[in-house]
Amino acid sequence: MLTTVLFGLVDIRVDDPVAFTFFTGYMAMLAASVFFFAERGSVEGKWKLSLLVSALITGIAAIHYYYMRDYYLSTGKTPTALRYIDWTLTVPLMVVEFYLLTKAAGAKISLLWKLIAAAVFMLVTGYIGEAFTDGSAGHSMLWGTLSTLGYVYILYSAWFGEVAQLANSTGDAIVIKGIRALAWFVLVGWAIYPIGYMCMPGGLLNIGLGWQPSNVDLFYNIADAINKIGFGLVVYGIAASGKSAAAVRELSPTA
Ligand SMILES: *C/C=C(C)/C=C/C=C(C)/C=C/C1=C(C)CCCC1(C)C
Repeated sequence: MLTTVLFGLVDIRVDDPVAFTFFTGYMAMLAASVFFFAERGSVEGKWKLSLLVSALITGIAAIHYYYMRDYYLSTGKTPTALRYIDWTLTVPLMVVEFYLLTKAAGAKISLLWKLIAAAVFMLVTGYIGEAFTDGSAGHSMLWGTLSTLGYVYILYSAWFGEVAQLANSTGDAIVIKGIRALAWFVLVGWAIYPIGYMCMPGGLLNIGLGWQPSNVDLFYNIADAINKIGFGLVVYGIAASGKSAAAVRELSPTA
């Protein structure tokens, strides 16, 4: 009864890991959002916007998880539309982080637009692949491959392209290390999504392994928690190391 009032829903079965990750995902995003928002006040001015963006990413995700959780529990289905609405807002905000961190090194607004275009391309093609599937391998592979092109563009930029070069040109060890950490998230953390995608009917991993369509959500929920909160923590790490440098300067003005 109390849980029904608090959470407005029925029950989570103990043998339903998907429901479990929807709940923990929601709570983790909410907590992370509050944390990043609160910490905004304690970092140097030039990092405040980056931290606000981190809070927005996890905050927007928390709201979508609230609805996705209910959708999944009441229908047992994958909340594809809600998922992609969430991503369409949060992935562009994640590439904004790349732009903000390299802006001091001269990143132009055109870089931001290129990254956003690649992200939107990746998500629109992925959405077509999932939402309009006829269950065939051909459909799944065609749209999955197209989507991967957008992903590879962002990955390349973060590791070797404009983003990486701008980061290196700052000569700032903290920024270089931070961008490299974000690039690792894009390489490893973001790679979990295509694995989830391939679990759906017609996907390469949906080949009689006994996997259900809801395995897609298991992968997506875990990946979201790792990537959205991880990205935010890296940005926070960069901002907070600026704070400790400032504290050292204050303590020893001659240093
Ligand atoms: C917070 C949400 C994030 C970081 C979402 C990232 C999503 C992706 C990197 C999705 C990539 C996909 C492919 C590379 C191919 C198959 C279709 C997608 C959309 C699952």
